[in-house]
Amino acid sequence: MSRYPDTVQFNRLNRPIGVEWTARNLEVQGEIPAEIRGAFFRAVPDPAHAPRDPMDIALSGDGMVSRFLVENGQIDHDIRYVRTPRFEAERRARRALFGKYRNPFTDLPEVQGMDRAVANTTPVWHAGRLLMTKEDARAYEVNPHTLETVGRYDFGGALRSETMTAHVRVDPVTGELFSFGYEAGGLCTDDVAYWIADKDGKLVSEQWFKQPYLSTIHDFAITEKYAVFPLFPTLTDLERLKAGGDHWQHEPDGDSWLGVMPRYGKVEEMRWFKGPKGVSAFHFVNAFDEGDTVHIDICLTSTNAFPFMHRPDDPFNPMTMTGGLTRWSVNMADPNAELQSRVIGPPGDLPRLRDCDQGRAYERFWMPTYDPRLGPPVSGGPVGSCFNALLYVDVTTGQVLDTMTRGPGFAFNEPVHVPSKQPSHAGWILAVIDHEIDFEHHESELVVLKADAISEPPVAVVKMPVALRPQVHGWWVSGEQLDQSKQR
Ligand code: V55
Ligand code: FE
Repeated sequence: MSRYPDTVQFNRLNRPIGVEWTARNLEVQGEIPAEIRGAFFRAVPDPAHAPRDPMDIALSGDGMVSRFLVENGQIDHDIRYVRTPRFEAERRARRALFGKYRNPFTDLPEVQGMDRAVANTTPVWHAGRLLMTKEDARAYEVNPHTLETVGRYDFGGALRSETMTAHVRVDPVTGELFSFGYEAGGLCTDDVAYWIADKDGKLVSEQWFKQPYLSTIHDFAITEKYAVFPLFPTLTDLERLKAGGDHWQHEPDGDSWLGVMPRYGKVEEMRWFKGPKGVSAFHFVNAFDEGDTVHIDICLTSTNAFPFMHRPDDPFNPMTMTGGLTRWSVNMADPNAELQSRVIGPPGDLPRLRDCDQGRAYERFWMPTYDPRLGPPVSGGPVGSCFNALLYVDVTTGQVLDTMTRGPGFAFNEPVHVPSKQPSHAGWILAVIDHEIDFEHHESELVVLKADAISEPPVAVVKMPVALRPQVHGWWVSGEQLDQSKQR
């Protein structure tokens, strides 16, 4: 019997593993192209202790940083816990001390006021630093070479925001980091901090604005001219938290909003546009300018896709949820502009773009999806239900150009794109695929695919000697970037 609750958040694919391990020269079936050199970092939540709340969720799991290091066709893997104060305190106590997801009122007295960060969402790379992020707290810096935790990161003491998103945007031309934090002034505050760090990682601006309600702002986007903040009516409430309730509840009749401001401008220039009611999204593929019009491409669903973010009187129903890649557009030259919304592509989430397309007009991207024709989804991952296919999508036509599937029992994690050194080559896709053998056993493999031919057999498959827990997000860091960070 597992000491963890027998719920989808802790059983089957989500069974905690908690093993820190290192493997060198993993066996490669096929051949890893010689030009692929660098590190694929992944954020993997893995609760080190059985939760005090039997209804706890995967989003609360202690963050592990997983790293595939690739060079000369050879591959190593390492996975380590991020040494947050929370992880260290619970490790000393040999049990959970913190309570529910994002509800500090449920924590034991001995950890009241301690940083609740679990650093489990995205390994962000900027200016030679690796930051393990979680949107309710500041990031934790991890040494990318040793995977040792350096400590809580505040941009050299410059950052005021108490939180940092897991979804930053890096401009491919200027190298600047665009970032934000919501509940920036503390739990259940409506403050949002928006900041820019230059290519060397120096914080050059931080401004705060108020959001129209207390929503979860998971992602944002930039264009060459604008910073773009879509908001959805999944809200928090301090009184509910004090009563021991959940952080998030989706409001099916609530408005969505799009905030747009010049990316180098003042937050006072933010314009808010009303969007459709009741919809939800966590991830945006990209945003870009077309003349004076700003477009943002959203993995939109008709309701919040996390079953535990619903009101008791409006329970999650996967049968009635719809979704699709949706483009929101506003003409910033029109003082009376209204938001235009249209579906331009298939449903799915965890989209991945070429880094060089960030904030620019783009054509193609990769995205996991769930295809019901392949059978019921594997239970697991943060949502509780996994993707079973990977799509290569053309946003100019809405066409799915190619699809990779592995059949029933396989679960797809978010991929990364690795550019090729040859300009005409589409590059490579790396992704971890988890396989459920039976409810008690699973195995994981890393696949290397040709980015524009993902349905072809992988050019390389690396079977993991130890199963991996489902990841949240990942980040590819090139060998050159790693080398430069050694000299820092
Ligand atoms: C998400 C993930 C989180 C979280 C809130 O992808 C939202 C959505 C892994 O943590 O805390
Ligand atoms: Fe995310």
